[in-house]
Amino acid sequence: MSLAKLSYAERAKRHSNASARALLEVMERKKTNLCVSVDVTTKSEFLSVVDVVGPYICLVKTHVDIIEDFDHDLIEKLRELSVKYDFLIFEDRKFADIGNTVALQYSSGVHKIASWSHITNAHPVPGPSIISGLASVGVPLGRGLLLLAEMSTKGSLATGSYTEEAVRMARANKNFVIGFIAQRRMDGVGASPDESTEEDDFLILTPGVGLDSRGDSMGQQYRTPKEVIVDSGCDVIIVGRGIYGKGNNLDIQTVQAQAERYRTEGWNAYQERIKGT
Ligand code: 5BU
Repeated sequence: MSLAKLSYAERAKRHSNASARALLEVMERKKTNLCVSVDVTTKSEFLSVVDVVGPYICLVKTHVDIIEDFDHDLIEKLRELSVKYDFLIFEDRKFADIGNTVALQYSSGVHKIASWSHITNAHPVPGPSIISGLASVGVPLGRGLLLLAEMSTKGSLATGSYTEEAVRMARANKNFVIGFIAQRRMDGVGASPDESTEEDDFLILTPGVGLDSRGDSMGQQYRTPKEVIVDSGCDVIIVGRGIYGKGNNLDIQTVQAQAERYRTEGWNAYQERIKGT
């Protein structure tokens, strides 16, 4: 049986990585597979969005380098909100350099990502050394890494043998790589015919999710939660502008209503998936 048919709770019990387990547990506890991507440029907007979407999400995805007035007070407040509302934090850093450099980028600098972000991600383009570099910092802290096996954008080069190689790199590093940013389940991808991959439980976190639009003017492509969770077997929907909107004026009531809407759509799709035969 594909692990996609198991409940998040059952998968949590079987998982060996602490951050993957924590994410699956919070998804089950709060009945949500919604991750909100909070791509706003000020601390105050960031914190008001997180404060209002908190009850509906399992994960907050950040791009801390776009916040103009970033400081560690923001991280303290984000941590407080993550405890108050029970969610995890994912810095979408997309590391892509040699092992030594990514270890420094992950641990140090202004942002000190490893100290607060449960999950981060990396491009497989440099090869396996990017995983060992990041693992030297992340494993002792119980963190998890996602590899970018595919992207949501038009014309993405992360396809075919590149995606297969990403999955092989993950299989060789299961102590730290907990899954993929991808558009579909990766069961058996890139495996040799005699290789058993049935027990691999890689989480699939999927951006490019929208209910009211099929894309933007800069190459983004959207699919619905049902397409992502039921048809493609992904685990977490990542939604940004579909929830916090496009303009400069945040309408907090709309943000809340949209978070609730995406949470319901995502959870219903998951239930349909695990009940289906
Ligand atoms: P949107 O507003 O829902 O389009 O935002 C999507 C977010 O997901 C945004 O932060 C991107 O950086 C991120 N993203 C993506 O859209 N597509 C990808 O393939 C990857 C990340 Br990887």
